[in-house]
Amino acid sequence: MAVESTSPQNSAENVGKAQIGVTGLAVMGANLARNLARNGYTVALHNRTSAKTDDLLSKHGEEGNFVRTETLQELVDSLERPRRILIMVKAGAPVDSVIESLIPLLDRDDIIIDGGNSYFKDTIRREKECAEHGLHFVGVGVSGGEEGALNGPSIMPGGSKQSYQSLGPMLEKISAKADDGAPCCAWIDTDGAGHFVKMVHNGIEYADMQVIGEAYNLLRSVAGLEPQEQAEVFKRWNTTDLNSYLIEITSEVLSQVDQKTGKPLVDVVVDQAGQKGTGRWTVQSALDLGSPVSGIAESVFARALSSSNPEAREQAQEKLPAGLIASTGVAKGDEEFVEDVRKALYASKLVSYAQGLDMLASAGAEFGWDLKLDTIASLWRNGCIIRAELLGEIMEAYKGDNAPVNMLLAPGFLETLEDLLPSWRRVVSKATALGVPVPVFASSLSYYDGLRRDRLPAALIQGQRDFFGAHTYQRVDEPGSFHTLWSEDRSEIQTD
Ligand code: NBP
Repeated sequence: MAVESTSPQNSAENVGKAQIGVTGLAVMGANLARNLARNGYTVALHNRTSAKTDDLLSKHGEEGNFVRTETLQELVDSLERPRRILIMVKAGAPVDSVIESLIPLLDRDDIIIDGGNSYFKDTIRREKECAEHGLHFVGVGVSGGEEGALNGPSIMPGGSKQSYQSLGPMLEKISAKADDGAPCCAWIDTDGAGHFVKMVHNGIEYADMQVIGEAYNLLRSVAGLEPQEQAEVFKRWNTTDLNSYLIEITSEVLSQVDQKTGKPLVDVVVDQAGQKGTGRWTVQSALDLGSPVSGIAESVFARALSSSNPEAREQAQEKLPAGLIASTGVAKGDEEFVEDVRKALYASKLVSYAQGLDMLASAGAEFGWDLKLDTIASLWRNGCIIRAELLGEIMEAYKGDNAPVNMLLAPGFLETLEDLLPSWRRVVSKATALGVPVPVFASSLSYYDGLRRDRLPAALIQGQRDFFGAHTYQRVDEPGSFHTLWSEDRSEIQTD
């Protein structure tokens, strides 16, 4: 392990010091540390249990310049100033514990970076606490899993603009690059903005995965396509406008044969989806913001339905009546149906992205962040789990002064939707008639129809609210708030 300085922070005291420290060397931290070292930075390493540090050094110590440290004090002492320390420990209490231990060891203007999946409100709180000690705290969303961390993740940094001047070049260098060569990393906005955007990324990811799951289920249950056959369908779909990392890996997973039984792997995996919480946070935050992310919410609930009460699922299979209004699917591999499913999948995916971006716009207004949706879409073009050809189109749609008020209203998407709609409606009808669950296909279509409807039943709801709670309503023909005297003579009064 050579220690060399290529310090941009050119002072004598920095000679021979590491440019960044990483504490928390499980899979993500280790791979980010290696990525930094491979990109020419000298990286100081620390892990609560030193064995992980030694393991990394023994396996990958030759990849670049690393400095081994055993204690946080050693880590701090090994760094050039102002120091940059990347925390990659388990999200939640461990992050607070590491910050608490670091604060007394650091000096004014040092930067603590949290690259884990932290809840954005924790990041806002931590930034305030660190600022009280003259420290910068930067919450950074990192997406791309372990492979991305090593070879180039999508990076969504929050924190102060000042800290980005010091950190930005480093993060941009280790990030993924889009096809046009642009780094998939840019300053999002202050405090928790980076973690918020990463959270919404994960919410979209949940929906993206669920709509693929719904397509798989329809191709299997309605069109009789076996996993191996579907692997080919998904491979083909990956050459269409659905082109994306998730479609690509779906084909890989479906082609996998279980080595123990010879069955398709997907048939021996228990059908209960797990979750680590970022999808749930997205929905909880959307509820607080009043943001209609119905597709994302359904995808979180679909995972919960699969796993929360196995006994209820078991009994329901036997006891709940099906009430089907169609008894047969389509002919095996029916090409028209397969194409309908592809289009329904793409339409539902568009809605999930539209909902996620709409939520970001609401959050920007609520938290005072200037979230640039074209920039955010550009960061997701590579390195992250939702990377997809579509992101380039979304980026273009939000560029310049004519950003749509909802992504679906961008001219390019209007044309696409025109083409997708008949298929989407056919698939949702067919699935419903045959009793195949399509929570995100269906709720996305309802969202779409709700958005385009000239009159919504919300008017009736306002009437009901006024009836039982005097909540008042607005009229279509006069400004102001009104209340009907329901329990008196039912005349109307103006309340303001
Ligand atoms: P984990 O989330 O599994 O955390 C393990 C690390 O946390 C180990 O280094 C462990 O040290 C350390 N740690 C714990 Br646990 N409690 C600690 C404490 N009280 N004080 C100090 N260190 C503590 O690691 P990961 O999967 O690499 O993920 C790191 C972060 O990145 C998480 O926030 C995760 O959500 C996020 N993330 C993960 C992925 C992914 O694909 N895995 C993708 C994107 C983001 P030890 O070795 O001494 O036990």
